[in-house]
Amino acid sequence: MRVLILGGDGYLGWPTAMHLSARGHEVAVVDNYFRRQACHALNCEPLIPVPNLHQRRRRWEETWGRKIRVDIGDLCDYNFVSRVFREFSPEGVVHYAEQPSAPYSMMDRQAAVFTLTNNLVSTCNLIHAVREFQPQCHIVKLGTMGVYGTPNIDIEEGYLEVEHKGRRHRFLYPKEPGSLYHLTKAQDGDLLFFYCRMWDLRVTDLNQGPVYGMLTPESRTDEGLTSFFNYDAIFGTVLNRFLVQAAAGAPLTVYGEGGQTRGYLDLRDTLACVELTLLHPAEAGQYRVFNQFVETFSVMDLALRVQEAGQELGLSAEIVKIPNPRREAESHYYNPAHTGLLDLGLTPHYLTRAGLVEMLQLVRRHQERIDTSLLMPTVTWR
Ligand code: USQ
Repeated sequence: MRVLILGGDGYLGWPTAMHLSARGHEVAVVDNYFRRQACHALNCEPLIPVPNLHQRRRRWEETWGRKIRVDIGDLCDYNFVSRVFREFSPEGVVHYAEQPSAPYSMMDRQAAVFTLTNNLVSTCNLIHAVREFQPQCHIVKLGTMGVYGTPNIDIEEGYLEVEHKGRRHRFLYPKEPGSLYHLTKAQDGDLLFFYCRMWDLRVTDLNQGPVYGMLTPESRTDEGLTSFFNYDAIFGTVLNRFLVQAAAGAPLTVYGEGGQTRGYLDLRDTLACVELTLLHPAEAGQYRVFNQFVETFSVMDLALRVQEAGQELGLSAEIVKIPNPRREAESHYYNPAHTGLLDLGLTPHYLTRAGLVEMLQLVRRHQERIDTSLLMPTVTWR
């Protein structure tokens, strides 16, 4: 399959490109290097230096003998998007090219406007390019479990059957996002749903939980091919941050009471979910939603697990509850459905002590690069 990956330089984009390329798909990646530039500007570099996309593509070709096409450009520029579509004619597009950080989106007005513009205009341009050049192309958009918030009822996969005054209707599941970033993911979902109804697009929205991990089979033997692993309070996700905090001998920063529960998954499962979704495309006119995670944990559960795994390596990680910089429920009901991807054949990697120990060992190999000034949160929601 010809697959175009938007946001191919990022934490998920590059490992997805290698995963699909290794399995014989023809892959092209697009990126505007937003994440690299934001990390330079905010002085929060990833744990392992990440060669640029052209360098990684060369390395990939040399070691795996497969080609990946690279285009550097901005998806908010329709001329650029049109050129890529005309030249590559994708059969599937994986859309990761959004500003992905909740704290970044809440930093200031400029970051808010950037997040809104980038995330919505890029999605709108993608929709128009698909209609103009490849109307049968399947769009796989990375959404987030955070669009649902933490309602006091079960979360379904995308839709909710509602009975009202004796009549029934199937609606998109109500959304209650907890950051501007998460709100843009609700909005881009609405945009895609709208155009599925108007133009018969084929779309799958993957509502993903926080991802952890760094290595995939393709990068295991070559650190020059690893993912963009951030551990700072803006771009790092919670479990990755706890691992780096433990390795650095710094406290594990549980925000508030630590009862915030989310659905987590291993980086390798993200890649498997995306491939399964591409291999089983949505129907024309269908806006399909999968909840993409494999198990739920509270933030405190995660901190305790990292603490325990650290003990095996002689680390004594302290857990501290710090005032929550976000506005979110710290103790709540959480029971989201997630059967769609399992039904397609996903075989999950669960979080184990051995897996945590392995990740800690990897982080410790790069310990001299940890900047401990990046470990405490700096952005507040209020
Ligand atoms: N948290 C802590 N301590 C920390 C960092 C985070 O307690 O040091 C807590 C947060 O308050 C939150 C939970 O951990 O309750 C998850 O935070 P996170 O930073 O790992 O995840 P989040 O900001 O929600 O965003 C991440 C990705 C985003 C993705 C989302 C999935 O950055 O792109 O969409 O996970 S989800 O959380 O399901 O919305």
